Amino acid sequence: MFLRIDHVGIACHDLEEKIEFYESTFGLTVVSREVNEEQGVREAMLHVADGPGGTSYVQLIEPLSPETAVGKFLAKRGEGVHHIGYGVADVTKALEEIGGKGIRLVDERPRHGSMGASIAFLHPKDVGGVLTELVESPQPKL
Ligand code: MC0
Repeated sequence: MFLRIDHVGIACHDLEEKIEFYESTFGLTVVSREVNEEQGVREAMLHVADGPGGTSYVQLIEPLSPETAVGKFLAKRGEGVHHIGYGVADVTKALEEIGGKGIRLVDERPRHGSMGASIAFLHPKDVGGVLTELVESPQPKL
């Protein structure tokens, strides 16, 4: 079902400071920056590697306010890994299949994600404490 690890989402207080850290420490490059009002984040995607299943990124996410999902996460747990995003060929199909196994879906239908992707989240309580995201890229590299 999974084509690749699309991205690791990392929650931070200061996006610009974290971008600078990832650039200077690991030599990563920012390939996209967006504000996603629906998700309550300002985010940047940094290219990590291209593989047979597509491209992998680090996604740095800063909350737009303390009441957002990432704002609450930061207040409770502090900075760190917030979610894992897996690449899938068809997010609607994947949701059907995973939902059919009794896993709680945060999103019943796909939403708008980074770089034009269709995304959906699975509830962390049903995935061993890991907030899990399904990502269908606009043109998946297969
Ligand atoms: C919350 N919990 C998590 C978690 N966030 N556990 C693991 N990883 C996370 N990231 C746990 C809390 O610790 C708590 O457990 C329980 O889930 C309920 O959390 P809450 O803080 O009371 O908040 P809720 O229930 O209102 O919401 C939790 C939920 C929410 C996962 C449903 O955060 C959500 O809808 N997330 C999906 C959307 C999202 O995260 N968007 C931002 C990234 P305890 O044991 O303490 O009760 S957007 C993004 O990344 C886009 C732009 C993209 O990739 O393209």
